[in-house]
Amino acid sequence: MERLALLSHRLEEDVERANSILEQANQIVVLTGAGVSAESGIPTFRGRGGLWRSRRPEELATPEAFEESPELVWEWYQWRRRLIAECSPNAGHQALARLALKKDGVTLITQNVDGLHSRAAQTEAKALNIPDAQAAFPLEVHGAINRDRCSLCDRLTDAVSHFQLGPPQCNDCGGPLRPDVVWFGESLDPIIIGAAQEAALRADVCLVVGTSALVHPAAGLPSMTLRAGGLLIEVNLEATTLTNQAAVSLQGRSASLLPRVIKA
Ligand code: BJW
Ligand code: ZN
Repeated sequence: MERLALLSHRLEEDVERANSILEQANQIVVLTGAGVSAESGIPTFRGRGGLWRSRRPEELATPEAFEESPELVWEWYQWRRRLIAECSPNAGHQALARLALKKDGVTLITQNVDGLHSRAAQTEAKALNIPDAQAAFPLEVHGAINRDRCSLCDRLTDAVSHFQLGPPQCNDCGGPLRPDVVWFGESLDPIIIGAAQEAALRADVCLVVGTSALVHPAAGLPSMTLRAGGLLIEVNLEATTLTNQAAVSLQGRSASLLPRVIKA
């Protein structure tokens, strides 16, 4: 019992420390991963619940898998689109949106493709009477699941929700449509990852939330802030490769910790 009280006192102190570091910072970069959306009901990629029909994401999120079995890969994405459509942003997304809307110099970067940060940005901007939610829209370094892209001509379209005869095709050139996300072995959009890297380099603080920090180049962003002399704050259920480098490491659920770390 005493040990539990001590631990919770320590967590409270760490929350306070993280809060004061963020309040004093001029430039903040926030990097989020699947853990932020986990409490909205969207499964993470690795660890418990990260599998789909006993397949690992590494087997499905590749151009090779799409070439070999487009039906299977599309089935996975359609399943995820349906799941995401039923989910809402949680208190973690909302706290981050408020931070970006109310404080200058905040850049949100997400590896998530679910669009929940943007949805939170819109509702929080409305609640705060801020006409433009732009400041809280994240740089989506791995794309957006609700957009389709033609594999041949790169034409972008809104997601097709119902397939009639097999995988969908481009209306312009007939090429195979795919979700507009970044698979393993594919390059990230140079403008988006470039903007993310610039923000990481000029940040006083990088707040890393709910990512295993294993997938590059996004996983390298916190180290860029550190090497440039900035600090790291981590929020995660578990320890990661970044934990030892963090000025403050908060172990727990992002939806409960973020609103406490971001008080204003
Ligand atoms: C909670 C929580 C709660 C849970 N509260 N926390 C350098 C070194 C080694 C390899 C490479 C390298 N550079 C490039 C590579 C190759 C590769 C790579 O990184 N491989 C590594 C895995 C080894 N990278 C690429 O291929 C990238 N392309 C590229 O670099 O192009 C140039 C190039 C090509 C070829 C060779 C070399 C260079 C592209 C990567 C694209 C990743 N795409 C995916 C799928 C997106 C589409 C989709 O969603 O379908 O992106 S994979 C998947 O992983 C997805 C995620 O965005 C990404 C990261 O996952 P994330 O968010 O960290 O989730 P999890 O599940 O791993 O972790 C969840 C965390 O949350 C855990 O820590 C939990 O504890 C925590 N958590 N609940 C708080 N409630
Ligand atoms: Zn096309």
